[in-house]
Amino acid sequence: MSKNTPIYVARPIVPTLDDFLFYLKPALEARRLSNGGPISANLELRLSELLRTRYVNLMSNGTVAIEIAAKALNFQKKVITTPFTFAASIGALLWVGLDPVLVDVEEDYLTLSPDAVEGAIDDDVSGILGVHVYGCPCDVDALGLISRNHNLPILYDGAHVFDSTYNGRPIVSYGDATTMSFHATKQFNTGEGGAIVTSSAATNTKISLLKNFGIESEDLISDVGINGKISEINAAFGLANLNALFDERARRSSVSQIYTDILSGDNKIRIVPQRPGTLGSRSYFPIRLPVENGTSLRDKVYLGLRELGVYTRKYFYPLLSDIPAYTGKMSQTKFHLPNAERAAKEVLTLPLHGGITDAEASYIAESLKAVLNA
Ligand code: T4K
Repeated sequence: MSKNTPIYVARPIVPTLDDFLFYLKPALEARRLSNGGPISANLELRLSELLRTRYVNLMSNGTVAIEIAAKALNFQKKVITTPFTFAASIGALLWVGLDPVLVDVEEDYLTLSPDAVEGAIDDDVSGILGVHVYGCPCDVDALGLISRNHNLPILYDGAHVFDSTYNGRPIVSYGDATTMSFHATKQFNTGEGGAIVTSSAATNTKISLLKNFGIESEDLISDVGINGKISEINAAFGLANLNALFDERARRSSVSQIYTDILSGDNKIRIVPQRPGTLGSRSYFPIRLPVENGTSLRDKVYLGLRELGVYTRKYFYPLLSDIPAYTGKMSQTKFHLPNAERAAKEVLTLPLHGGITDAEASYIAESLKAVLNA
């Protein structure tokens, strides 16, 4: 708990070397390293059981997953989405030539506002991309209704979700498809990796085609695809990491509880809530600190904690509607985003991972209050 032992916002779970080698050995022996081998097939099976979903299609990362899912759902021209997310969500849409329409988020949960989505629909809109930001589910019921009423496919970016549930159902099972990230910084990781989850056999078949260059057989290329495949090495790492997941989650809930207990008493601090009905571990612990008399208390705390070796992050600042490289490629740039703009100025995500002891969690929360009120 000093500058010599920095505490970062994330720390990957890693398997024991024995576990990793156990799952990796068959790949080395068979010299089968990629292109949909038995290890990735096994991980897909384990994940589809764990996530209670019909298809889990592994990807090389969560960004390519969005690109492929957008193609598989036949998104064209405009896609309504949120500016309050990581660069990957919007970057992926732009990368595949789509035109993101950025609308506001809900004041409390910071996920896509169904009213704002409804107001942005026009003839050029072909789909919706919601982001379950920080692991808080979007208003999937309201968005699902809009999607059905307007016949617009809905994709969820579930990079921050693993197996948590909303109203008893895995969050990743909502929508026409959900993308996941298994990057090192996520709750569950394969080093680099990701997945697309869907319950539609046709969509899953298309996804499999697109992630393998559009190659259907040795003699047939039936679509323009890309390389979205995970390697057997990453998949073996993932299988071994499933064994490490359960201890990690126990620590995360303990740390979250300590933060909640200590921070709830301070009326300048707002803990970003989870939507009621959500159960399971969070990937981030976001709080909000106001701008007071022109001073950003968020920035004050961010800098003050850094001095103590505690590295919080301003996820998600800057807001993606303020990035000229993005907005220059969008047809609609007259944004009305009061909730998202305010959130981007106020949010701070605290370290949340299995390497944080209870004593460290108390130290972080108490230091935060001390810096805030100094
Ligand atoms: N959609 C959403 C909503 C996302 O948030 C993301 C990714 C994606 C899509 C795309 O998924 P991927 O294509 O990445 O699978 C990190 C992650 O790289 C990124 O995956 C994540 N979201 C984003 C929220 O956070 P950075 O640039 O903040 O990472 P970095 O390198 O600063 O790491 C944060 C901290 O984690 C470091 O201070 C130390 C620690 N760390 C990091 C790595 C990589 C480790 O301890 N070990 C490690 O190996 O983006």
